[in-house]
Amino acid sequence: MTDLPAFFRPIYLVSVASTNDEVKDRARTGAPEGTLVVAGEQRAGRGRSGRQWTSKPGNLYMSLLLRPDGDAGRAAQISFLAAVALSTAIADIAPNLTPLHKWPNDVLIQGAKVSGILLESSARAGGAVDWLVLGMGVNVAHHPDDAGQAATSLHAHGITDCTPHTLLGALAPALLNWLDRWREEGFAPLRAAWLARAAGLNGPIRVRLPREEFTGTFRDLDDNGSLLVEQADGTLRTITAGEVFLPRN
Ligand code: BT5
Repeated sequence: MTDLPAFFRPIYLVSVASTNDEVKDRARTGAPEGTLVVAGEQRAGRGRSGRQWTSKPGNLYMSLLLRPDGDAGRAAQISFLAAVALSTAIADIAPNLTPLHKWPNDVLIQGAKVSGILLESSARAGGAVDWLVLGMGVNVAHHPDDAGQAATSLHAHGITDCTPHTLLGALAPALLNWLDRWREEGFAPLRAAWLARAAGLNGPIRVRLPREEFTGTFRDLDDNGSLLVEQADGTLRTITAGEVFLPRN
């Protein structure tokens, strides 16, 4: 199997319901940070808010157990960390591709979703995070055509010699590198790296909130990872949660 840095404690499984559930079960019974479940397929892969993640064999499905210091707000920065590590790994494997980040948790190639990131965590009394599961799905060999939004895979872009394991071999060190840096230096370098590959920066964006939808200009990320959108009247609006839509180009 793939040679990973010592931090990772990989468990390879052929088929699971969801790698996040596998790691959550282990987290609750005291598994150490670095526990990593990689599965060949998922029978019930999940996105955010109960959405489905198409999980047929051939793609990367993995979940990593982390026990970060601080509260859930700080831990949410790990979704940016995962996106930056993945785009770095893809650009290493395929220098001709330009993977971009879409707020809050997607990686896109030519405007189509190649990856999804799902964080789930549990806090102790007082708010400190007990465990956090970082789930990542990356379309290596194939992607759904009926996802309801544009999807793509690495093979669709000609990177046909890439397998889930070669991708993991590039992704794991990138994750570890950014985890170390985030612990030592905080969010600032991560924010800068995320913005350097942000899709649609300074362009039009549509934001869907539970009770409202509006359009504006995507200007920035704030110090916590919230999205800053300039509205028609010139004021900046801070978006902490919601769906965003970018024009496809
Ligand atoms: C996500 O949710 O993008 C997070 C997906 C996380 C999946 C990983 S796989 C390993 C770990 N174990 C799990 O059970 N989950 C994690 P969200 O932003 O809610 O996007 C979900 C939407 O993406 C769906 O409603 C579809 O529109 C689309 N979609 C579903 N499967 C896709 C795929 N394979 N590729 C691209 N888009 C997909």
